[in-house]
Amino acid sequence: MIRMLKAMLAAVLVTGLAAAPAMAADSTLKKVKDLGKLSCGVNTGIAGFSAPDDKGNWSGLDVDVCKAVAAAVFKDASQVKYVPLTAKERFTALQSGEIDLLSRNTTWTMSRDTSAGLTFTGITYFDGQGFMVNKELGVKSAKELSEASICVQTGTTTELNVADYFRQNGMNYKPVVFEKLPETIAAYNAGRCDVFTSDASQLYSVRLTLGKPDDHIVLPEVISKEPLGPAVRQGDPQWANIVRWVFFALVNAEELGITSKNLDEMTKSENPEIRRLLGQEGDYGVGIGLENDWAYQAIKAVGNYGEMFSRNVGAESRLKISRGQNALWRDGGLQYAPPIR
Ligand SMILES: N[C@@H](CCC(=O)N[C@@H](CS)C(=O)NCC(=O)O)C(=O)O
Repeated sequence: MIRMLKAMLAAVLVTGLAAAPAMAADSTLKKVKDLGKLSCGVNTGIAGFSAPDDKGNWSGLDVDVCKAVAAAVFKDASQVKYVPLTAKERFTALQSGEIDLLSRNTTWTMSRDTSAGLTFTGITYFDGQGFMVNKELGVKSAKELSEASICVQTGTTTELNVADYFRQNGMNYKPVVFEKLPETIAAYNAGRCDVFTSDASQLYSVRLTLGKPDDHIVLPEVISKEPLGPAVRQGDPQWANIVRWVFFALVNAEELGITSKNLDEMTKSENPEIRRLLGQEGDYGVGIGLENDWAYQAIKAVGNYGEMFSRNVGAESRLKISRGQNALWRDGGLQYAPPIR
């Protein structure tokens, strides 16, 4: 025993790294590999984040996270089973094992990260809650919404924030609560409530689905912090690390100027940071149970974070959301990924 410990210690001293823990028999990675597909919980349909086209092909920022993880594991981004989930269903689906990754505009909060049994792995979109109203109401600020009826989806942080906001401002409101998004939108469209509230990004996307989008405005107040990101079940640090580092790899790729287009050229780069990220140097896949081209495969599948953002919700998309807080830290935003070394 002592001899074994000494040998392990020697290995650590030589390499500077402890050997990667062997993959537990019931690990999520093994389950996903045995199944041959990543079961990924997504939104039922919000343009830009996750939505199917008429042929059933899913796209969006959240969908790209599923694709990037599948590419890192299988070298094939198409090996994803998309499971559309309402806000209410999403955590049970993860806890029961129906899905292995939740990538569905989900806010990282303390109770979800602790008692709800989830582990959040990062922030793929910095958001905040807002209000949308019909211009006809003539309202210019959320402070004028006293006594308004507000359409909101159940099982969301949205429902709680709106209660906090009105209480804090000494105003009353009438919640009109639905479980499904289409019925929430239909109620707002039909004038059954004065206000639609959700994360601001989702308001822009919902507005596009309304009869006359230009008849509606998003009020200037942002009433909460909604750090949206992927989550996994608690208790499998290897799987959490895979999802965490796949996203960090996409952010680091943007910082290093690696795109889906120049990726192959970049594998010849002399820059040690690029060489490590793309698996040309070091053994960074080993620590998370993947091959050393894990990040290369993820970037090849969805591009770097900036490409993902632009294609799905930014300049190249219908939503045209500016990078704002989602710009890289060096450009004045909040997106920052620890280094691969
Ligand atoms: N980020 C908030 C809200 C997320 C949320 O579920 N928003 C609704 C309203 S836009 C939604 O995405 N609905 C789509 C669906 O049910 O599939 C949370 O994590 O609770």
